[in-house]
Amino acid sequence: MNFDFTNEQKMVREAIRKFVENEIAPIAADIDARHEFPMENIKKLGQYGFFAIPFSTEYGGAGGDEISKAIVLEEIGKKCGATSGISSVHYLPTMLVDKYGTKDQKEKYLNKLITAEYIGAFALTEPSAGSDASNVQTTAVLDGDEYVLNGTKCFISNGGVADFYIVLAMTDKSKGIKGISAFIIEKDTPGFSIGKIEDKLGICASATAELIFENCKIPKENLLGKEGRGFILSMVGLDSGRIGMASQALGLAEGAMEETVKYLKEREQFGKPLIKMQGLQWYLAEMETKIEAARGLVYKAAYLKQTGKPYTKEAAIAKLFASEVAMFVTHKAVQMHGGYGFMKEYPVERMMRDAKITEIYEGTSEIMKIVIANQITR
Ligand code: COS
Repeated sequence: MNFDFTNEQKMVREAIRKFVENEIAPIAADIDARHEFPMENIKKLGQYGFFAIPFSTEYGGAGGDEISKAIVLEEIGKKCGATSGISSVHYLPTMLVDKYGTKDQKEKYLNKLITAEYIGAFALTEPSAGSDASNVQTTAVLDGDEYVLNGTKCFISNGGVADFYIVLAMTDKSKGIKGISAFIIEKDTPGFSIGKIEDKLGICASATAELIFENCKIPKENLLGKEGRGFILSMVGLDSGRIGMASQALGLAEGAMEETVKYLKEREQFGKPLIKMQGLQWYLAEMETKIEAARGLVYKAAYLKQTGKPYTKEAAIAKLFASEVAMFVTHKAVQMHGGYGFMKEYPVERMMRDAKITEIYEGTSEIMKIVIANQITR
């Protein structure tokens, strides 16, 4: 058992901290207020190699490890929940191409995703297929050398800004979940359009959109993995994605904690700094204890993934716990800032709004409990 970070992980943390300090933190409040996607920063994260970390060197990856990837999302999350979420979402389709792509698909897309020349999205959710991921209604029918897709996806993170989508569609309804397949669809494909752009409570700088497929024809080579294996591919992708979302949540909690300690040291009431008040110190102790526990769970799930061990349960535990910690800590942070916590002038109200989605996307807390229970009881 070793709780130390490797030199590489320390270097990654130092590098991403600098990037966050110089590029992400200064615009976080502004892009939230303007609901502006941080395109330039996402491109830079790719160019500087942050999206390359966990991928093999063959297609431009850095051959790094999953804990380093978690560190990147955590550090970004400390200052900007939206940029962390966007980055986590981008990793998911990249990872699926790396794991399931043919040689041609990897050659065509992997480096572009790793460098963020292409931004990626993962499109599973539909109006009637949210938590029940098996109820996919979008269809894909093989017609000669092409699949023809029809249907609508909703709440797709990075939707509308992404260049590259992994889309789940039913190729054989009679087979249930074994009739779901995954497809690669590029943004300008005829028959594919962007519908409603969502207006959200938090992570306002991120893009969330409806995707519409109307007789959208794609070459049959765009099937990702085997026909009928799309559900399993999605579950594998979500297992990985959940570590990312847990890292984002951890970062949000840590960021809110830092802001709160800073504020309590500066603000004086009743003739002394708030940090001297024992009631508030007890809140801080409770927040720190939860953060420390979340940190352990996030790194453990990442470690299991890195070492090729099963991690479905641990990823769900990390997401369940870290997202609830993020909500708890950011909520307390707002409270401890008093009236100032409610004002946009301080970042904690944004952090609280951003934290909420971590309990919902890539599987709600209730679904995490189902995943954990399934792993225990099977
Ligand atoms: N890794 C690999 N395979 C998995 C898996 C995982 N993590 N989870 C399930 N599977 C496999 C099972 O082994 C089973 O395969 P076989 O039929 O070959 O045995 C198959 O998938 C079906 O599993 P299960 O019966 O558990 O599926 P359910 O329909 O009961 O779905 C949940 C289970 C609820 C866990 C699933 O629907 C889910 O994760 N839903 C949430 C989806 C989600 O996160 N939505 C958010 C939007 S996506 S951004």
